[in-house]
Amino acid sequence: MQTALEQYDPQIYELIRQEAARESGAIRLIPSENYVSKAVMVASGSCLTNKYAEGYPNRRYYEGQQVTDLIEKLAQERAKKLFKADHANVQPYSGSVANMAAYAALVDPGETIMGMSLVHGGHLTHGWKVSLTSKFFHSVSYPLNIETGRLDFNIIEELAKEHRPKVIISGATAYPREIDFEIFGRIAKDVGAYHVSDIAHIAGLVVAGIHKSPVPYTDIVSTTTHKTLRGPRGGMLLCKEELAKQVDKAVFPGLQGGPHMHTLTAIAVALAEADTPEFVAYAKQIVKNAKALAEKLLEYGFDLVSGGTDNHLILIDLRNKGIPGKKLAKALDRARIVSNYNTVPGDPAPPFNPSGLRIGTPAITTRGMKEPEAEQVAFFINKVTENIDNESVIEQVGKEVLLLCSQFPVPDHFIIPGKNNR
Ligand code: DSN
Repeated sequence: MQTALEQYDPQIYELIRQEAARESGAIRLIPSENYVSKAVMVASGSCLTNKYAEGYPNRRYYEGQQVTDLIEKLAQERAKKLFKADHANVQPYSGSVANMAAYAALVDPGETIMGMSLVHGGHLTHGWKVSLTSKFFHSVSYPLNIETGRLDFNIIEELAKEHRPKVIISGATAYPREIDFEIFGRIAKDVGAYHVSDIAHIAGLVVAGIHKSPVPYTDIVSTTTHKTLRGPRGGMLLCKEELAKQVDKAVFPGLQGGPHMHTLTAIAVALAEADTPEFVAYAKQIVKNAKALAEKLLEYGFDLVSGGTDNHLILIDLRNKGIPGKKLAKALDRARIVSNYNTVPGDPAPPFNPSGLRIGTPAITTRGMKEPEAEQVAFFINKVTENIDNESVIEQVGKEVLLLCSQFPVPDHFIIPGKNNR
């Protein structure tokens, strides 16, 4: 396959090779990224990309669904078993579409939804002002408690009583602490709202039993299938049986046409992988690594939002270091450490040049790194921070990072035959 690509499109082949080399030779700390298994990669690049399958198993608008129906049913069954849910829709193209479909299933245009403010850690699609979710629906955002960096259920309850939203969204994209979905469910019930949980970031921790599942307390659970779940880039919705029809109709024909069957097939594979003791051990190690990294960063004098982490991610407030998030993220990138700059709760700076840095451990854990390596990563981050304008130190850190990476190789399929891409 790779030979064919090299032969027919050497330019793209070369760019893929460069990306494989980049991913292999860097410490990737973006908490929403990971390395998928070879099995997921193979399913993702399979002939299922050739097939249109509008509709659902046994109810399609195109013929030739002898195999696709079996694959989709398998993916649904695996998702239901893993998340202990009545119903699963495995078709959403991504988390954004999954969220939009969840709202569309429950809310009419113009009605109110309420989610975490983007600048406090919520996702764009939780009703942020530039997202269509705030244009189709009336959106109210809840903040975190600025002092603690944590969810404050008094604030959330007060806002819910004042605005009477039709949907309350729990879940986040940059929140380092465990979320109490039960309280969210109770508040939603009290104000007559539906409760939608977006567990895109923590899905792997939920299936491993490390974080409490929102399924019993939520009307619809939305997730991506990559991040800590370590599948291909896709989305998924889980719900009780009574909402199944509404959810399915919202995804197709409400928002999407034909599902991307190659992705859906790879999701099925990832769900099987996640249903193993090895995956549980992996997910536990993600959190252990994040805690070790956080502890060491605290020792180096970094200010962490909420003072630490319960999950796979850490949000560093860089204001005490006097370095903007973007400047540090770019310097770290030059040292082969890949992160993303991020707002912190109460950030006076704008989202495109914020005061924080978001990092996480799913990808380094897949490489087999453990607590000592997580501490070494903290050492590298501190070294770059202390030498932010010293390119020769940054270059030296980059060499040390490369050495560490060579000791923890990425999954085999990243190696393109005949090419040294390490
Ligand atoms: N962009 C994803 C993240 O990095 O958290 C969320 O969609």
